[in-house]
Amino acid sequence: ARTLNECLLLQLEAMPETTPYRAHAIDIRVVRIPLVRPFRTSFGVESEKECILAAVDTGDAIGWGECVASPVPGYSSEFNAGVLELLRTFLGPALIAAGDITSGDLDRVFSSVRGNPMAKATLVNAFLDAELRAAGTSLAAHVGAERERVACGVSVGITATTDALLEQVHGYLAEGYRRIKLKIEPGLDVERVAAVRAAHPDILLSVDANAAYTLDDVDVFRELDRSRLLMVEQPLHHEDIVQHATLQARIASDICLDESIRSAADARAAIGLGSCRIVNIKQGRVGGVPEAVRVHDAARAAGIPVWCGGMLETGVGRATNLALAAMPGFTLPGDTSASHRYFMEDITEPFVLAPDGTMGVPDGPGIGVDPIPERLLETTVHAEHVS
Ligand code: OSB
Ligand code: MG
Repeated sequence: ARTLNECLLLQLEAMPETTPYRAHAIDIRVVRIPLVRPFRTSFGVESEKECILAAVDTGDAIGWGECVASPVPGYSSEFNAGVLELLRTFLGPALIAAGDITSGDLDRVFSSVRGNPMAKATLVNAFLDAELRAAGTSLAAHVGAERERVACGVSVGITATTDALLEQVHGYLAEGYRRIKLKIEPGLDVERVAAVRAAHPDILLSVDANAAYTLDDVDVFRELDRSRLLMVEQPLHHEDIVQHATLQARIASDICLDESIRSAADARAAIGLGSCRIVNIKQGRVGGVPEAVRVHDAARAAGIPVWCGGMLETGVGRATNLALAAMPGFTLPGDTSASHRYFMEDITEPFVLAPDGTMGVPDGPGIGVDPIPERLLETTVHAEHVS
């Protein structure tokens, strides 16, 4: 016979992990913050961060989600005006109409909208944050984080000159960043990367092409192999996994896929085809934290290292990313840089890099940080409400 204590413990284990909550109201806002320096990639230049933030009110807590889309559909097909329309017309009303649910129900709640993972992630993450805040559980604990601090890298935009690039790299290394990623595009690749490698023979160095090349460029990647790169991120078309498998077989460096991985199913397909040996996980690109955990699990089961990508997030998205980056399969430094690498002033308390190149993972309930009310007021350029 069981003791009373054993019975109570068994009952507790049988309880659903979370209590259902109803989203009563959703605040959607567009915020704009100047970047400390323009960020140039092969698909464009950004000198200002503009993103959508959602706050979901369940009555018991308010949860925050940040959308990783930008004003222009240059990285993927999603963009802020489109996301706003989806949140206003389909996703927001669907969440309100769903009634009492848990975060595990959200795939079903949003299933009438195909694709659009960035838009969905905004509400998925906000609802999950509210749920975790009400339960007093940190997002890090929820996803099974195993570290209190994570190793950080930095992504360096395309510069006007090689000297400017060397200067920026030098500055970031002096701050302690543990991996340097250089943005490249055709014509601004082999020589630039070789110059950085020559100046820093022992650092972890990678490149990110943001889909700017084709299979005709295989010789460029063979040249890049000589710079002993940690990885080559998204060299080919933003939705391809077939040609990447061909390229991976022809070069020495490990290919890492970013844009092409929009779900755990994509990750399994890419890994199965041999299209990459590393996966960049951006929770906002794959539809939010729960799908990002599934990408992590799929990669880990296949022995593929993952790392946490970034989309120049404010403190809200950064806190979300840091929780994921503390999971066991995240074995490479992420694009989880300090607030001041992006902004003079963040909308949360700033995230700071320690001299050893690590950053602390928030451990408060939910994402563990709140936007500062005055900063929200200063940065909001548009706000609306769904209820
Ligand atoms: O491809 O990883 C990318 C920023 C915006 C869009 C795409 C990318 C990036 C970065 C910056 O590389 C990562 C960061 O520091 O947030
Ligand atoms: Mg990338």
